[in-house]
Amino acid sequence: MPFATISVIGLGYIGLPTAAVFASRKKKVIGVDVNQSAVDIINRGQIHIVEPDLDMVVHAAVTEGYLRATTKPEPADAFLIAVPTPFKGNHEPDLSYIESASKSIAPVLKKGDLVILESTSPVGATEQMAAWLSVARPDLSFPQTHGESSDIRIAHCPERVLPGHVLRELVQNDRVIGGMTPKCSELAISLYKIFVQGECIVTNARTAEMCKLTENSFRDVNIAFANELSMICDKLDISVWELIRLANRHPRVNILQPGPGVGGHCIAVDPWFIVSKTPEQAKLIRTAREVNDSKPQWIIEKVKLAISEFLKDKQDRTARDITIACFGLAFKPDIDDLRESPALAIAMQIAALHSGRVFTVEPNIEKLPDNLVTKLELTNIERSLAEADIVLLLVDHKEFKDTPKNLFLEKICIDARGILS
Ligand code: SAJ
Repeated sequence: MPFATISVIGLGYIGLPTAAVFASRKKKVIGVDVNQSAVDIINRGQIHIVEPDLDMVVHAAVTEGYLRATTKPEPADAFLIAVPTPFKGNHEPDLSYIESASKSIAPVLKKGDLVILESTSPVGATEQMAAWLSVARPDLSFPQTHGESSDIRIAHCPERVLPGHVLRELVQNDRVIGGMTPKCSELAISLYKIFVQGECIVTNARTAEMCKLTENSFRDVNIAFANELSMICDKLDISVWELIRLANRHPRVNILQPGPGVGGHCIAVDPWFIVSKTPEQAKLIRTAREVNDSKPQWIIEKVKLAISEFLKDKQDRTARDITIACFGLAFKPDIDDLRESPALAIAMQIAALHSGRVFTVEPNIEKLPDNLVTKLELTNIERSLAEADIVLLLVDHKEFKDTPKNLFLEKICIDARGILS
């Protein structure tokens, strides 16, 4: 049987759901992660990340014996590498996780195995991975030197799933399959067809790498356009939300929504992989990143202005008497993920600069992570609206959209998401 055993290296937001979905199709799956505590949690049938319904799928996969996690790679017929690819201080991609993942699987590789890189990667990373593998295993042949007759097949098949909808999108989305040779692609398709209902479209590894970077850069550039419009409209005393609604009535215009900045681990990172390879050419992509990265500071300046105007109006009060409430901490609506969140960064900065009380409201979490409890005070919508003088709407969670607008409008309100328009 092809792919009797599948190994997924990296059991994070992409690797764990992928491993669980293969296991749900009754494949024997070995999940590998360097984090012992994640491995232990998974082997108890639980999960260490937040993703709707994933707990049930992992629990079933582990209790039925199809999924097992370990810290040390074991032999398998296919290896999927889904490790982080962050950037370094200078926005250069950091491939060290891919390097150590490939070096860790190299000793257990055997003739006929398929190795897939799923991590979002700069162009050339798959070839680099193949080179690391071939140095570690000179007894095996690889596509870069032996083409279609190689012992090991290699492909890049970038993940494209939306956090919060991972289990559905894993199955339904089309996949771009970038084999190092046509046979590598063919084998990769037969692996993904175990659960993918979308189309698997073949290209080469470099195009597949660039395709993923292009998708996220496209979104980043379009969000930057919306964010730039919001700053232009503010100067011109025009509601950007109304403007976008009107412009989007044009059959060929579809502007995205401004916000407090771009968060998450993908859209704010991946465009830099294009910029770092082709800095001379990637002018628009770099500028979009800069526009989106500047948006949190723009919001902070609005808050400072609101404080000074409040004090001008109420001369008997000082900054210490002003209570500010930040509505939303997550990086996007209706999730509890605080990582790389512009809303959280803004709330932290306000807490640092403001001498009065700063409330935060985040309906998707019950308590703040330990490193934030001394810095921020988490409370509810009612108390914040009762006690705050200045209100910031940073995330368009459904709970905020369901709150009567007049309760916000009674305050000095900075609406970064257009909830009140
Ligand atoms: N955002 C706006 N305005 C918008 C849309 C989004 O400000 O109109 C902000 C969000 O608030 C958030 C950030 O952008 O802070 C990113 O959110 P997102 O929903 O656009 O994307 P992610 O990061 O959750 O997931 C993206 C997806 N890529 C695309 O839609 C092209 C997903 O399909 C990818 O798999 C994922 O990146 C990834 O892992 O690369």
